[in-house]
Formats: sequence, C-alpha cells, structure tokens
Amino acid sequence: GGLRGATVVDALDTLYIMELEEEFQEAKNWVEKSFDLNVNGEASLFEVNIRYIGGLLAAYYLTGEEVFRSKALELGEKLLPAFNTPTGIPRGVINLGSGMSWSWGWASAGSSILAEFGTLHLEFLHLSELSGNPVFAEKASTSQLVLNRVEKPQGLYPNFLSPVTGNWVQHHVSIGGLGDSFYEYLIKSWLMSDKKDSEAKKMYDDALEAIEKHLVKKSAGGLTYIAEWRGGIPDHKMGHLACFSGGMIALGAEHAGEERRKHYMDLAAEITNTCHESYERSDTKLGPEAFRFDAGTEAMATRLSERYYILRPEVVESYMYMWRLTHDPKYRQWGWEVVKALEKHCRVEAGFSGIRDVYTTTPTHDNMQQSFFLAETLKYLYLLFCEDDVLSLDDWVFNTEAHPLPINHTNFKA
Ligand code: DMJ
Repeated sequence: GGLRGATVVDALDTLYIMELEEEFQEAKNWVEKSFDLNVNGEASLFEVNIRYIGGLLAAYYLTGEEVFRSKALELGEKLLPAFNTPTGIPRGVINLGSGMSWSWGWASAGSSILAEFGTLHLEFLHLSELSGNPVFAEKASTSQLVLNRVEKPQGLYPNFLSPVTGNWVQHHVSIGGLGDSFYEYLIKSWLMSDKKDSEAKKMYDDALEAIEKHLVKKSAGGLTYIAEWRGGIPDHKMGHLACFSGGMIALGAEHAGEERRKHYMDLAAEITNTCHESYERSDTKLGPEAFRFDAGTEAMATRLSERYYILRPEVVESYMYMWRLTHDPKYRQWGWEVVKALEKHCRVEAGFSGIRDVYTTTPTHDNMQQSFFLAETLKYLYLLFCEDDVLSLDDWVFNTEAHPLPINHTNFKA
C-alpha cells in the first residue's frame, strides 16, 4: 500500500535475536534514512499493524533505539482515521496520505473482517503505553467491547461484521483465515496484561468452548481437526493458517484450571499432530495451503488450487509452543524436517521462494518470499532450538507476526 520495506521492518527483531549484527545495522540504517511514511498509498490496516507497527515495537523493546518507537507511533497515528465509523469498528483499508478509509471490495456488504479488527489490541496498548496517549488503547478496547456484547450464533464468532450496525453480515466461522488471530489476541491480551484483562480471558474461554463443541472433529483415521462452519453446516477443511491453534491452545492450557489443563494440552497436541501429518503426507514434507477430511481424504489437499506452500509459519509456530510447554523432543525433530525441506525445495539463489505444489518432488517456485518468512517462520524455528530463556514465554507475548512484546508486569492501566 505504498509503504516500502516490509521485509526489512518485519525482519528487524529476527536479525537482532539471531545476533546478525551487521545485517541488523543495515536494516536500522534503512529505517532511519529511507523508510518514508508520507506515502499516498492504500494500505491494509491489519497488515500495517501486525508487520510494521509490531516489527517496530519489538525492535524498540529489544534495543531501546528511539527511531523504532517514533516510527511506530507515527504510523499508529496514520491508522486512526479508519476508526471513524458509527460503531468504532475500523474499516479494513486506509489511504495513509488522505486518511480516507473503506472496506475491502471482496468483503460481504461493506463489512470488516474479524481477524483484522480483532487483531489490534496488543500493538495498540503498547502504542498508548509508549506515547502516553490513551487513544490507541481506547480504539482497540472498543472493538473488544462491541464483540463482547454482540449476540453470537451458538457462541461462535462469524468472520464478517458491519462497522455501521455492529451486526454480523454472514455466518461463516473459521479459526483459519479471516478469523484466526482474533482468538489468538484474546488469550494474549490477557497474558500481556499480566493476567488482569479478565474480559479478554472470559471471551477466549467461551469462544474455545464453542469451537470445541461445534468445530472440533475427529476423522475416521483418528486425526483431530478444526472444521469451518457455514451457517451451521460444517465444512471439513482445515487451512494451513488454522494450524497456529495448536500453539494457542497449549499456551491457554497453561493457565486453565487444573482439570481443564490436561484436556487442552491433549487437544493442542492432537491438532499439532494433524498439522504435522499434513506435511508428512506430502512429497516435499511441506504442507499445503488447505487440507481436507472428506471423501476418504485425510489431511491432504484435494483441490489443485490448495496445493501450494508460501513459506507460512503456523505449523512450526505450534511446534515451538509445544516444545517449550512439553519438552517432547518430537517437536524439535519435526521442526528439523521442515528446515531440511525448506533447504531442499524452497532455497533459491536470492533467498527462499514459495512453491506451487507440495505433492511433487520437483516443485516450481512462485518467485515470492513473503515478509513473514523472516519475521515468523525462521524466528520460530530458531526459538525451537534455543534455550527457553531466549524470549521466555513468562516475559513476552508474540504478536501474530511473531514480534515479541513485553508482558506488563507492573502497571497495566487500559
Ligand atoms: C502472517 O502474516 C500472520 O501470522 C497472520 O496472522 C496470518 N498470516 C500470516 C502468515 O501465514
């Protein structure tokens, strides 16, 4: 959307954590001298927030360098006009120059997307913390409040909501694309508040209960998966994006009551195992964009259009959480299989590329290295093989783009 350098900003903290000092300096110089925020482009509120603001905030907290703080705040200010709607729920697209905002053309009836407006809390609370300006925290809290109050079909959160009326526009529910990080931010908001944001925790607990009741299924072959839901009818499909949920459920399980803890750890392990199976059953040992459980198929893509892999992190993200929370060595073994597969099938002369078909040993490249490959996939793989005190889960939460933000152990206000 006119902003340049997504890969540079998204990779700052990864470079720092990996002690790639020269590369980090080069990236920092670029942010200081060439990162221009005065662009007249149309940007996604969500992507700017998770990749740029998240990346800058993490770089600031890790290094204390003022340039990262001031750029994050400047960018945060530019996003504020998107919240000028009757409900306070932001629209998805904003022109960073004019401040005009609108909904995605492909979203039903001018609606906003759950995973977009529901994925602001962590970054916006830190923007308020760092600026002393409560406006950011207020905007994020409004979205949480609207979602808390609106009536939910069977306790589930559909993916499309009108920013004008505050009502659901469609009854498509997914823990994968369009829904995913909303659930993640509920439990992480609670953790980041040093367990004081009890509203977020309650919303998370209730949402997970409804998901388990209506969407969690077991295949004939014994694989646990999370289906999607279309107006009450389950669609037996799991997207690669939904594979983050193993890690999320494990993280939440740590803090569930005694009797629920084992139950949720088992569920997290089963889902992570299913996602591993989606990698294991491919010829490249990398997983497809979506896999299905119907017509005799288990954990494999059935459609040509779902066979690609674009260097996504969600499966190794769950391996990292499962390793840290159980220390079962299989998660490191599974992670290492991914490292080998990436080297074999995705490494190209200038970096790494997505592939078009995971079910062939001679895949063609899509000529694209998404910025989340450096921000997330490689960071989570690195952390999987680090000691637990490197970005300890007791002190940091990772935003949905794997940017570490500190838990506020002292004076959480918002
Ligand atoms: C990332 O940008 C984030 O993890 C987001 O929440 C979902 N999709 C991509 C990676 O697949």
